[in-house]
Formats: sequence, structure tokens, C-alpha cells
Amino acid sequence: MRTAFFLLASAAFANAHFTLQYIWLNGVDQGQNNFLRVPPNNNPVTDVTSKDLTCNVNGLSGSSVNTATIAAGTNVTFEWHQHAQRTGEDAISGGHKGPVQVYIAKAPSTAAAFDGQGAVWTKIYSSGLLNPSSQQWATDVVNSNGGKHSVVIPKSLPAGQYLLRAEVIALHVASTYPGAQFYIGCAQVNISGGGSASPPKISLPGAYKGSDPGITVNIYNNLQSYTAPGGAVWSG
Ligand SMILES: *[C@@H]1O[C@H](CO)[C@@H](O)[C@H](O)[C@H]1NC(C)=O
Ligand SMILES: *[C@@H]1O[C@H](CO)[C@@H](O)[C@H](O)[C@H]1NC(C)=O
Ligand SMILES: [Cu+2]
Repeated sequence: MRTAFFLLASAAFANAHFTLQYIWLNGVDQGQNNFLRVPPNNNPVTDVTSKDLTCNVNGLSGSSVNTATIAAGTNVTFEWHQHAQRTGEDAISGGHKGPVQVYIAKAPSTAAAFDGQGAVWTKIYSSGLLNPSSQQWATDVVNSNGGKHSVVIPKSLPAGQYLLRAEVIALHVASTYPGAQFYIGCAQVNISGGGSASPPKISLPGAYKGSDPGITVNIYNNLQSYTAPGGAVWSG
């Protein structure tokens, strides 16, 4: 019975994947897919060793993508949807429970040409299991907020061109690996102002392992704490 339920649930979720579709800058909508490397469909990445983990499928360059010029300290809002719409359909279908994270990586030249490989990524936002007693996850908050979550770009980051990488990890079938679903969207930004910080950096792919407790985890057993993969948030 339980097995049948999960098989049915998995089949239903297959149509309920989602993509990053908009960014907002200081509360201003930038338009659908503008400044974003758009994947071919809304399927998740499940192999943490794949280069698709960096910026999703076909995400290793963005030569036809605009780069947004923003000041350090800008509030960037990411907006996800299952399909190409804002119809009121759940942005992330309710079964997709898990953490929401944002990373940033400085391009050696232009953001458009940057493939994001190597130890270049700094985590600037992470939200996971928010309330163990109600089993409320970051994804529930994003969903109730129309698919949106925000991060303020640290003012101490050096000026220059960057990739901003938003990630939602859905853990509904994550009790074995591969199973966790990585939804990834990358935006191209040119940061002005800024400072001279030298933040810690990890590789994506590289830093995540199939055996990480935040990647292979049974979330249906009254989970009391959750540690997202990729280490601590750097707050500037
Ligand atoms: C960032 O912008 C969003 C959307 O306008 C807003 O809800 C949020 O409070 C802002 N965050 C900060 C820290 O200003
Ligand atoms: C990036 O921003 C700086 C500072 O505003 C500006 O001088 C430069 O032209 C911008 N570069 C691009 C490629 O937009
Ligand atoms: Cu899905």
C-alpha cells in the first residue's frame, strides 16, 4: 500500500517539476527569463557529479543571455514556477519539500562566458527545515510566497561580473541516492560598488556527495534537524 502510494506520488510529481523564471531587483520584476540561463525543460538534476549541477542543463555558458548591472547590497528575488505562467498554480508542488539555497561565483572575465567550474561558489543564503514540529520546509514558504525568495548581495563582495545560482532541493524521494532532485537556476549579474572581501568557495559539482545527510535523507520519519549540503552561509 505504502509502496503503491509512493509510486503514484512519484508519477504525479513528474509533471510538477519547476524552473527559475524571473528575478526581481530591489522589488522590480525584470521579466520572464531575462538575465537567466534557461534549461530545456523543468526536470531536476539528480547526479551531483554532473556539470548540470552548476547551472542546470545547457547552463555552462550564457552568451545569448543579458547580464544585469546591480549595486552591491541589491535585494535579488528569485521566482520559480512549475510551468511558464503566474496563474496561481502552486509555484512548487506541495510534495516537493526541502531546502532553498543561493550561491554566487565571480567570473574571471564576463558572466556570459563563465562556466562556473572549480572552487568558485560562495553560499550566501540557505533555508531548510524551519519547523520540525509542523515539518515546515523552506519550500513551503516559497510556495506560499508565490514562488519567491530573496537574498541581499553582500556589500563587501568585490565589484565585477558574477553568476548567481539559486537551488531548491526536493527531498520527497531522497531516502536512496540518486533520489534528491536539484532544481537550479543561474542569473548573470555585473556588481558595481562592493568591497574587497575574499569569501570561502566550493565547487559545484564537487562539494556535494551522494552520501551527504542533506542529500540522502528520509524526510517522512519526523525529521528533527536537517543540514543542507554545501557548508555554512557566508554573510559578508
Ligand atoms: C527583498 O525584497 C522582497 C520582495 O520585494 C521583500 O519581500 C524582502 O523583504 C526584501 N528583503 C530585504 C532584506 O529587504
Ligand atoms: C558593469 O558595471 C560597471 C559599473 O557600473 C560598468 O562600468 C560596466 O560597464 C558594466 N559592465 C557591463 C558589461 O555591463
Ligand atoms: Cu518534481
